[in-house]
Amino acid sequence: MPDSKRKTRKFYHNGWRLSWFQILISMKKENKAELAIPSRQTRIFCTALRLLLPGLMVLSTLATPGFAEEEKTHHPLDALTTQEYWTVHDILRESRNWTDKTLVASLLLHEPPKDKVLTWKTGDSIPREADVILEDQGKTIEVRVNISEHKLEFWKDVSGVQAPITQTELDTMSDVVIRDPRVVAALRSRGITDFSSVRCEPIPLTFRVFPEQADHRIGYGDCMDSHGVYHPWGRIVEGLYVVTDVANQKVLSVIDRGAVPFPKGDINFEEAAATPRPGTQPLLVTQPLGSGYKIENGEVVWQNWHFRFRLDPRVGAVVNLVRYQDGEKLRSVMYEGGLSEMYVPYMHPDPGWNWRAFLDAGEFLLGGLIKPLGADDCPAHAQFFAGVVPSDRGTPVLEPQLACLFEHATDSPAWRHLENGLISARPSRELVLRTAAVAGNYDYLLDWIFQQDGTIRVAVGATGIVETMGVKEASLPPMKEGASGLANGTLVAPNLLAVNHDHFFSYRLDLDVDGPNNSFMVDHLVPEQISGQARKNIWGVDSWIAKTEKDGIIDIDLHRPGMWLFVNPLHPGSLGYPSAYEVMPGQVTVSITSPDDPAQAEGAFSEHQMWVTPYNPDEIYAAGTYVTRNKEIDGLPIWTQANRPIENTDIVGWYTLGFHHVVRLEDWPIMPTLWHEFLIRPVNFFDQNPVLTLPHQP
Ligand SMILES: [Cu+2]
Repeated sequence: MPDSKRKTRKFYHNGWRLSWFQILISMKKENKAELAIPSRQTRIFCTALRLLLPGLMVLSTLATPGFAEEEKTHHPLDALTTQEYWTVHDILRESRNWTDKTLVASLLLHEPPKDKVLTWKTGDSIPREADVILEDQGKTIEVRVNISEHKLEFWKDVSGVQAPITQTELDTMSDVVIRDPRVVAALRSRGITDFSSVRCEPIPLTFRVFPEQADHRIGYGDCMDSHGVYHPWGRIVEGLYVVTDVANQKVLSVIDRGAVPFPKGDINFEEAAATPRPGTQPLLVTQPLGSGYKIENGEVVWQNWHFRFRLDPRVGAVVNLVRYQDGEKLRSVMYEGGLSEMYVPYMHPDPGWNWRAFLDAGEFLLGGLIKPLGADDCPAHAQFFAGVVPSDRGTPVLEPQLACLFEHATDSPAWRHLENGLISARPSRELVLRTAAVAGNYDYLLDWIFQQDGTIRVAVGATGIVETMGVKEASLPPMKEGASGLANGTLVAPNLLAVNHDHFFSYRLDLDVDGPNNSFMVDHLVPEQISGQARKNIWGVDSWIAKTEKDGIIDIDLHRPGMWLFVNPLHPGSLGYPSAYEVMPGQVTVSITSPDDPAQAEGAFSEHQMWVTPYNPDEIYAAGTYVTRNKEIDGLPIWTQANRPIENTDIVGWYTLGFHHVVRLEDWPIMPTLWHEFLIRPVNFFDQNPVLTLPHQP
């Protein structure tokens, strides 16, 4: 987050040319020390001011040096800054092992040990290290760079795994594929002669499909032709597949299973509604006195919440040091929380399709999983944050608007009651930290929402374009003829089948409720037989504490309900209950494909809604650091086999948010945003309702 400060004096943003003066004014007005890009409201205000008071421009020149200050790291968990990227880049280049062909597949902050972070104080030196994964002509290399001491900690080859695929590899491989005579012939046989609109993308295979994967960095994929439209999704050249060696830039084989009619349905969603829907009247939210939060040295302070966040190129927003001001005490809730992996397996038996199972966070970084937000993604009063991501050569790339932060009126009361004709109530609001992940065709909005009552809501909004295959059917065959060819998807346009699939997201939640040592407790509701009363059966609460990891693997069972609690057994409240935070599922799904399915084995974290592990700084990604592997699987199912103790120690919860997706016609040509969420909410953490003190409508 702190890297959002920039020296840039002028830049363009959504068609607005913003001067440093406008930015300066917005910073002063909104009291946002870390501001990267001012809100739309502010821009309007500033533009008006600039038109009305040109004389102020002269005065503002004097203020320039004050704005153009150096970017700075405030805290050990902050994102890597531009200067730190360059330090890493230079150290890599100085290594005798670096070649002109070495690609940086991943470059991430290496967090200092947790105990050091927790005892770190402002003014202490800030330890800074980076973990780098290099791809060098089929070789995977791990490097750790000590930025603070300007030295390599290690440089080592890793066998049996593959680095995430890079943009360079995708781009160059597409060009190689299109020039292959077999591909040229296959495209021509389908009537495609203008290759300028054809793109052939080899995609990494997360599980073994071809024997060549044992020794090669294999990309397998198809071609799309966007002739006549402005994006390629829904324009697949079906029946043509290429197996490529991405590291050596070679086409190994071309599989042509015969042409199917090229789908030509309307996909230009941006042009679909030439006339905006009438009756959509202005609905403005303004904060004339500025936002209600502050950011001080990278820490967000809003209502009673204190937290930091960084924009991580692999998993997006990582929220950390989440604490709640409870009277005089600043109480720990979560050390760190973030997305750890996504798993999207497709469900079609066709040989050109059944290999499609994506682990999007780990298999391609492509300049970062999260991509910029637009003006319609966040409200007008939102504050945007830039982030720095690595290029394929390890140089820093500044991405504007990678996150936004805004207060949001829920338009619902925090609590209310009607008594004797008197309505008592208080309005509520939330603070939303939003990013957007884009994985090829799909877009996800990823929200961390802080509520006034001490609850954190984590939400995923799925939108974008569903993935489609070309089919011979132009309409749904009559049932009597058998619809077997369409059982695995929905015909969204003639000759275009949107294939059934799942979406699973694993969130890593390092909850530290009133300190690192916690236990995982389940309050099960169990039937209780009673006699001699009007009732025969009621339910009671049976609490038990998970001793080891196997106890902490939990699924929703509607017939055996329970609450999943991270408790601090040594921190009882005034009535004796241990302080706790509950991870409360929303609508849930588990994978129903069998564990011996090779794709499912890679995304096996999706088999359970909750896993609990002891804290281990090397266990960050639910499917392992490398999701493209030649041998064993990795991640939660492997780590938990050790069945380590998890009682009264530093523990981490892993929550799986997921849904099956049988595509509807309403999901085409672009999908209305579908939200799923879960809560992290206090249970006996406070002694009473923490929002009694809310004011009436300000
Ligand atoms: Cu979907």
